[in-house]
Amino acid sequence: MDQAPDYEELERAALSPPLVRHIYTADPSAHVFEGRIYIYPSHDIDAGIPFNDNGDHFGMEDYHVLSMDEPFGPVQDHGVALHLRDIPWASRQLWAPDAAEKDGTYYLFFPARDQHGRFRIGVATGDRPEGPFRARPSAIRGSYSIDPAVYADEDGAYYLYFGGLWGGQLQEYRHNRYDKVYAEPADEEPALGPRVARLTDDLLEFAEVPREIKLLDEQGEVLKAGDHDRRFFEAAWMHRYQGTYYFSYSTGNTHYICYATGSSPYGPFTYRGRILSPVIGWTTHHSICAVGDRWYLFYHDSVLSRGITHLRSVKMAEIRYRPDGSIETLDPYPG
Ligand code: FUB
Repeated sequence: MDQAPDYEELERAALSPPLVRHIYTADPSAHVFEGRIYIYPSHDIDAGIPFNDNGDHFGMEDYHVLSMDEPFGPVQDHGVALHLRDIPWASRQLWAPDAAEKDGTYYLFFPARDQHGRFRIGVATGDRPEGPFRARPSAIRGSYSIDPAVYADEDGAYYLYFGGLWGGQLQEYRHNRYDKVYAEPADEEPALGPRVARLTDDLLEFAEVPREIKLLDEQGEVLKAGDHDRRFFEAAWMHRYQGTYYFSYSTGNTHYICYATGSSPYGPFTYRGRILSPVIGWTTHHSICAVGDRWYLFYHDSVLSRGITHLRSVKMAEIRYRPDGSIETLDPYPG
């Protein structure tokens, strides 16, 4: 029989303590706005729903924004920035959000189930990085699935990456069309890719039909659906380092944060390796953010809740690039 983990030992061995302990937070998307680090996490609660593969136990109802002056500095919780009751189109499950700034307005992008139980992606706007945010009356037209990540490219274009398997419903879409008959492809078939669409100038809608991103192996073949150690599952993130686009993501049921690189925000991206080994808890989800000339990984685990998979805590650690642009793999519990 498996032994229960020694959580005190894991706390001691952890790469990072929880950034906050007074609430549970997960899926951290970090950005530097106005010279301060802002973190946009999910706000985990115990909604009293039993665990299932559909993720129904992740019953989150609002967002809090966290911020800090400098890496590893004291963290401020700015309180409720947006609540489910103030989102006209949404019915439940405020999952992993992200944020962007343009011309002094702040945009919170978030997934939620609509009135029919389908995940869509919404936008809410505000005047301050910490909110409050006011939700648009409808979700982004043509949006679906979960885990929006917005990337502001150096040429002024903004791209929204999204998608997630299983509870995130990505397997029920082909060519941006939903059908309950669709399922995950067979093991030897190409894996489903994450999606990307450029945003309109006002950042409120898709400026184009979402495209499926190709994640390639070292032979230039699309990763196979059965390649669970490397294929995309959820938690898309984009950053650019020394002119190269880095697409990073979670492999879900194998619990890795991996990355793939390319020369265009649309991909294709070639698999390069792992950024983070599995954490305590089923899910793993991250963001990568430069602060000055150093780079940081924001991630979460379930050590503080003693392994309760939907009660997570956001954490951070510095990441290091090798001269060839590859990223050193982090062990979340190096001891
Ligand atoms: O927080 C709910 C879901 O768990 C997120 O949307 C996924 O990325 C996973 O972290």
